[in-house]
Amino acid sequence: MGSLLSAVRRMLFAEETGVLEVALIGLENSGKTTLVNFICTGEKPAIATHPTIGVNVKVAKKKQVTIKMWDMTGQERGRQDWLRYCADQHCIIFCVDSISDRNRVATAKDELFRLVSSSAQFAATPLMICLTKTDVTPHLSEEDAVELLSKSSSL
Ligand SMILES: Nc1nc2c(ncn2[C@@H]2O[C@H](COP(=O)(O)OP(=O)(O)OP(=O)(O)O)[C@@H](O)[C@H]2O)c(=O)[nH]1
Ligand SMILES: [Mg+2]
Repeated sequence: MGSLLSAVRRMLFAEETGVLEVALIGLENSGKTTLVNFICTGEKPAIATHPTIGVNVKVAKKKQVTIKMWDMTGQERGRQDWLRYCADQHCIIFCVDSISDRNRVATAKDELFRLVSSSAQFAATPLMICLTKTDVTPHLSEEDAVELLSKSSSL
């Protein structure tokens, strides 16, 4: 209950200040920067991207809310920084590439659970899983993604 209240308080705080702070994480090539660009411009096709080095910050204004997005690198050597940047965010978006193979999704799952189990504060942070590249066929279904990413999955 404490965690739930804390999460609600954080979201309300975003409403008060008008600034919603969001961290985008996920393996490299999972579509984080593309999603950020889409949120900023609302345009498709997406602007061409380059692999993110470290972190990039972008700000988008949507009606009364300013969204500040911390776009992290997904490269293996940069993933240890996720913890630092995900702390104190109103929300975390975890991107999963729907056209990657099952081993890759298993790696994504391991990284996600490593992060959320590393600090008790993540129990109070809303987490959104975003399945990307679903415009490409074939891609992982939402049901399969949920199964592969669930804690009990041995796939
Ligand atoms: N077809 C399609 N391609 C996508 C989509 N999202 C991303 N891509 C492509 O996937 C590649 C990687 O996208 P990025 O957004 O750079 O990936 P990233 O997660 O930011 O990668 P890092 O910065 O290296 O961690 C690019 O070539 C994108 O154009 C999508 O929804 N559909
Ligand atoms: Mg990127």
